[in-house]
Amino acid sequence: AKQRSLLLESASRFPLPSGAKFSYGTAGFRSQGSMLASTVFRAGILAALRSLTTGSTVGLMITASHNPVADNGVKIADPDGGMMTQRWEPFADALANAPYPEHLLQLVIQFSKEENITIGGGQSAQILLGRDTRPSGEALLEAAKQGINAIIGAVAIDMGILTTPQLHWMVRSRNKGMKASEPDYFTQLSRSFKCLMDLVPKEKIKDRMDTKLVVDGANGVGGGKLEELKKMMTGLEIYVRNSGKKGEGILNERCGADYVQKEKVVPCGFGPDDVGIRCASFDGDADRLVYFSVLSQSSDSIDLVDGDKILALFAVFIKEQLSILNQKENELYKEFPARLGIVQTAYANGASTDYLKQLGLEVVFTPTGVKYLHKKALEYDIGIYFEANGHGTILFSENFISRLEAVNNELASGSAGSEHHKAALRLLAVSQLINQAVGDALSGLLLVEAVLQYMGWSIQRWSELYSDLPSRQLKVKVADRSAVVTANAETQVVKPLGLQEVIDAETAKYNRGRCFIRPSGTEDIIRVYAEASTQEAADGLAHSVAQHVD
Ligand code: NG1
Ligand code: ZN
Repeated sequence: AKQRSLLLESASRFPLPSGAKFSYGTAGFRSQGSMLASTVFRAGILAALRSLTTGSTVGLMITASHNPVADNGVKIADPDGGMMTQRWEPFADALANAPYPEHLLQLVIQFSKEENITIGGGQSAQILLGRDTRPSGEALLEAAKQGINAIIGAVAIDMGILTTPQLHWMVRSRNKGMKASEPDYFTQLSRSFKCLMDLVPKEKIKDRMDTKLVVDGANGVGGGKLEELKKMMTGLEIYVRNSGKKGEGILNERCGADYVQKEKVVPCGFGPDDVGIRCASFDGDADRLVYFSVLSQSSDSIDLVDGDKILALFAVFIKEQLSILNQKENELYKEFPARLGIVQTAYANGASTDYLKQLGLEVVFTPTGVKYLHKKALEYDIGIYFEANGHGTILFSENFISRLEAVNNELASGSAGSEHHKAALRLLAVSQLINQAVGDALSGLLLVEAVLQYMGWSIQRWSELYSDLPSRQLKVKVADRSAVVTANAETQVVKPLGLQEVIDAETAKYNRGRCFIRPSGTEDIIRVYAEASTQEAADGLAHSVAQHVD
C-alpha cells in the first residue's frame, strides 16, 4: 500500500506530454530535452526494477550522444555494463507511454509479477546515474532520481558529469567487485597505456613517428575528460579543441565524430595549420571515435580514417600478437588457440571487409546498433567490433584472459622479456586499456596511439591499409518508417514486396555497386546507403534508390 501511494504520488509530478510517443529504439529514449522529464522519471523506475531483479548495480545515463544540443535521451546499462537486455524493451516502451499514474502503477504491478520482482521485500537496488554536459541534463537527472526513489529499497548514486562509456565501465567494475571510481578509470587507462608503450620494440623507437595529436571534443563531455586523463600520462603530446569550455562553440555543431564521418569535411576549430597532422574526433558523449587528416591549405576536405579503419588497425595488431604467441620456435612453446572474430554492420565500407578477409580473418555481420554487435563479439575469445561511425571495442573472453595470465606467469619465470612473453603482456594490457563494457573514445584513442607507435606508422601509412570505396548515405522522410522491414543483417528488404528487386536492378547497373535501405532506429527516416567504384556512381545509385523509397 505504501509502495502504491508513493508511486502514484511521484508519478503525478511527471505528466506525460500530450501527443508524445516514446520508443526505446537503437540507443534508449531520445527527444527534445524539454519533452523528456516524464520519460526519464519512468526510466528511473525501470532502472530500479532492473537492479532489484538482478540483485546488482545498474546504470542510467542521460545523453543524446551526437544529436543537437536541445535534444536529450536516457538509457539503462545492465549489470555487465552492456546495454539493457532487449527482452525488457517492450516493458520500457509501455512504461514510457503510460498515459496516467494509475496505468503506470498497473504496468509496474503486472510486470513485477511476471518477472518475480518483489518490491519492498527488504531487497536493495543500486543505480549509478550519469549525464553529459547538455543544459537539460541537470533537471532530467533530478527526474531520474525521483523515479528511482519511487521504488522502495532503490538508491540512486549520482556520479556526476561523465562520458557514456565511463558510466558503463563503472557499472561493470562495481559488479565485478573492482575499483570503480572516476580516478580508478583514469588510472587503469593510463597504466595500461604506459605498459603498451613500454613494450614498443626498441628498433621502432628510433624512427618513432610524431607524438603530436589534436583532438576535437565535439564541445561535449569527452574533451575535458581527456584533459584530466592527459595529466596522468606521458609519451603523447595531446591538444584538445572544441573542449566544451564556455565560448568555444555549440555541442555537436559543425564538429564531432558524427559530423566529420558523415560530412567528410574539416570540423570547426581546425584549418590550414593542421595539414598533415594526426587529428581525432569524439562525439558529444565520447563513445565514438574517428581520425582524420586535413588534406590541403585551401579546401575543407579531409582524409577520413573511420571506425572500419580503426578496426583494421586493431585487427592487424592483435593478429600479430597471436601469431607471435604461436611461433613454434618460442621457448616453452605451447599451442595457444584463440578464436578471433570481427563484427561489422552493412555500413562497413566494402573495401574494409575485403581487406579483413584477405588477412584471413573471420568477419560476421549484424544489424545496426551496438547491442547487436556486442552480443556477437562475445562469442569469440577475442571479438573486435566497430560501426563505421566509430563506435566499437574489443572483447576478451574470461577463459582467454585466464589462459593468457597462465602463460604470462609461466613465462615470467622462464623467459621473461622474450618476444613470446611480450606478446602475452601486450594482449593483457589491451584487455585492461580497452573498455570491455562498450565503445569508448578515450580508451580507443589511447589504443590507436599505442598501436601506431608499435607499428611506427603515421596516420597516412595507416590510412593506406586500403582505400575506401566511394559511398553515399541519404535520409528519406516517409510517413511510416515501419513499413520497411529488412532481413539478413539489414541487407535485404522483405517489405514492401518488390522493393528489393528494384534495388537489385539499380545496383546491377554499377561497377562494384552495393546498396541497402533500412528504417533508422533513432530518427523518423529511412536510410539509404550506396557504394560504387566512383563517387558519382555511388551518388547516382543512392539517389535512384531513394526515389523508389518515397
Ligand atoms: P540509426 O538511426 O538506427 O541508423 C544511428 C547509427 C548507429 C548507432 C545509433 C545509436 C548510422 C547509420 N546509424 O542509428 O550506427 O550509432 O545511431 O547512436 O550511423
Ligand atoms: Zn555517442
